[in-house]
Parts: sequence; structure tokens; C-alpha cells
Amino acid sequence: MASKVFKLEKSDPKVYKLIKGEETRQKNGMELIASENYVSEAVLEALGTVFTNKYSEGYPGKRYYGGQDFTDPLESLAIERAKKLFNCDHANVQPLSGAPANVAVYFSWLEPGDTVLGMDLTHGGHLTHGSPVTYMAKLFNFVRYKMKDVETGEIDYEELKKVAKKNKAKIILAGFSAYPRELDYAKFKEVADEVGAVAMADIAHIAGLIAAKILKNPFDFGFHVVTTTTHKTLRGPRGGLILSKGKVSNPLKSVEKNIENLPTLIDRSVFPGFQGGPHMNNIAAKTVAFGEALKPQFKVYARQVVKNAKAMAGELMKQGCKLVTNGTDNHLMVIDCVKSFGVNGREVEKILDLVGITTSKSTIPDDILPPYAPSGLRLGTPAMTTRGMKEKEIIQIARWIVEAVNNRENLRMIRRVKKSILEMSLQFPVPGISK
Ligand code: DSN
Repeated sequence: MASKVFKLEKSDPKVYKLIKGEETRQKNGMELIASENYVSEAVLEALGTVFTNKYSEGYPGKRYYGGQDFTDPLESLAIERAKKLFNCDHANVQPLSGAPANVAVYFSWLEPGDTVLGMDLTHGGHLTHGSPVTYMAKLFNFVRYKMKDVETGEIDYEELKKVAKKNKAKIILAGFSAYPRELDYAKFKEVADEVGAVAMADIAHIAGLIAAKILKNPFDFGFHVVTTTTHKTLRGPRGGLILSKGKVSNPLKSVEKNIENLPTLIDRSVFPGFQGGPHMNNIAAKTVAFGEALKPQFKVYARQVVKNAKAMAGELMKQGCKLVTNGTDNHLMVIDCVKSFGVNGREVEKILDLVGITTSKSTIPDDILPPYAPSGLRLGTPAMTTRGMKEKEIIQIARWIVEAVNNRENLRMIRRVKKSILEMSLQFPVPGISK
């Protein structure tokens, strides 16, 4: 790796300088964005290889270009590892990221105007689950479900069933990007069965926790399709993945539209339906990450992510913060900043940037403030756990967060917190970045 960067320093010093700047930013600060993580050096190495040069439209053994001696076994290995990790019949490793993965599933099963039932954005759902600002919302009819009780996070399953029946939903989508609790997959599946819909889960945030068997796997409850990104708790390169149950057949031949054929319908939807050539360097890096997630150490990591999140949530509440659902069962939590600090999430994000803690603002359930300056702030522990932090450090970080925000007008205090953050950050190196 070092020699490649050295060459870049000569050939394009401007880009080199930006890469070095980002390295320093990552090394000197703390990453608490719930959807981010640090990949291993092995994943980074696989990403920067000559596989980036190769076109491989199609699937292993069935390509539209020659020269697939090494891409075919690579993609097959990725598929096998993904199936083993998530216990399913098929894996499509080609989606470029989470949004394209979700869209490819919609196109595999829906006709224009069909209904998808997804979680409300302010209650923790994702843009691709039907936000009116997405193109998908122009094509399909997205209806929402919410939590029944924002103090516990319990979903309103009765309402969900009613809405699914009324709208003849074709996909029931369980998944989120800012919900701190476990979902009751059995209840989602029951509704899907009752209305004859596909049961789909978007596990982008919690894939690593599910692969490590720390959280429940939707496939154990009869789900048909699961989508995910590969770069969050799963700790791989940026990318998407679609997992499914059913019969796997030749993706070059069309098949009848039924639930049994979902794996093939999805393959055909990803390519040629939606995407062109897969990014084989990215698939190489995904394969390495899947291999890492299959190792016993990954289970230890994933368990610590959740322990750390619970410790952080507990300490924040002890310090007087109001958290959405009053805690967490996974890797993330959402602070109601207006109730906790009297300022919105954007302001808190900015204050924390000043001291070297990176976070992301977030809406809270039925937020009355707009998404760009919402009431909440989302925090997560996957990245700092990768750097080796345990409860002791995480509790200290929670204290610094509250200290910095409560003393935001006091420059001396802000400088002091920043110094402490830098000192602790340097004790926990980022993989792939020298000390
Ligand atoms: N942008 C991701 C997140 O932060 O949750 C989801 O796509």
C-alpha cells in the first residue's frame, strides 16, 4: 500500500494531499456515525487491485465478455461466503450499494403503482423505503408504518396489518437506518402471508450483527428477500448485497413471476434490468470482508459493538440526555437534542465536529423540524469498536459529548475536550493508517 501512495504523491500531488488529509482526520478523531466503519487492511488491499480493470457483465459462467478466468471463481466465492453468513439459498453480490439493491428488488417483483409498506422516515426508515423525494415514490405506492410507542420503540403491528390489507401491499419491508430496537420479524411475516406479499428486510445497518448471530436473522422467520449494504456493521467495502430464498436457475432465461423464482427474478433485475458491469475490485473486497465475518473473532467484535452502544446510551441518559425509545438493542441510538440540550441536531453535529467527534443529525419520530436541521442526532459504535474501544472508553466519550455540547459557548472548555479526544484517538489506531 505504501508504495502505491508514494507513486500517487508524485503523479498527482493534489489528490495525494487530500488522501493524507482524510487519513489524519480519521486517525485524530472519533467516528460515531452509525453507518460508518473502518475496513481491514486486507479489504483495502483487495479494493485497490487490477480487478478494477475488468468488465464482467453477466454472472459466473454466463458472461458477455471474455477473460473471466479469475472473475468467475471470485464472484462464486463471494456468493458462497454470503450464503453461509446469512443462511439463505442465493446471493447477488453485484449491487453497487444499498439504494440500488433495494430498487433492484422493487423492479424484480412490482408493477408500476404497486404498494410497498415501509417504515416512516422520521421513525427510523430509509429514503429508499418510500420517501416522496425519491424517484421510486413516483413509480410505486409507498405507505408507512410507525412505532406505536416511541418510548419503547414498539411497532404498531395492528395498524401495519390494517394498512397492508387496505392497500393490498405487494412488499412488506422491515428495515431502518435510525431505529435502535429489534424488529419482530415473525409479526411482519404473518402480515406478509396474510396479504400474499413478499417479506423483505433491509438489514443494511445491522448486517454484521446478524451475520455474527447477535441479532435475529429475518430468514429464520421465513423472509423471502434481504438487502444490505456491505460497509456498515459488516465492515466491508462500500457496496450492496441481495440475499434470497428460493429456486436458483439460469439468470439469462426469463422465469415465471412467483415467490419460488425470486432469486432468478432478482438476478435478472440487477443485470441486465438495472445495472451494467459489476465492479469486480469491489466484489474482491466484499469477498475478503465476508471471509473475515465468518471468523470467530468477528462474533467477539459484533458482541462488543452492542455492549458499547448500550454503555453509551446508558451514560448519555445518566448525563440527562433524552434518547428515542430510551436506549438501544443494536449499535445505534438517537438523541433528542432539543429536549436534551435545547438546540437542534445540526447544531450539535457542528459542535461535535469542532472537538473531533463525527456524528450525523437525524430526525426524531414525527419531527416538527426539517431533515436538514432536525431535532435529533444519531450515534453508533461500530467504528470505535473496530479501533478496539470497550465500555470504559465509550462511557468517557459519552461524557465528553455532553460536556462539549453543554459548554458550547466556552472556548477553553471546547479546546480541552478536543485535546482529550485527540489523545484518546491516537491510542486506538485506524486499520491501514500508520500511527
Ligand atoms: N446513509 C446511510 C445511513 O447513514 O444510514 C443509509 O443509506
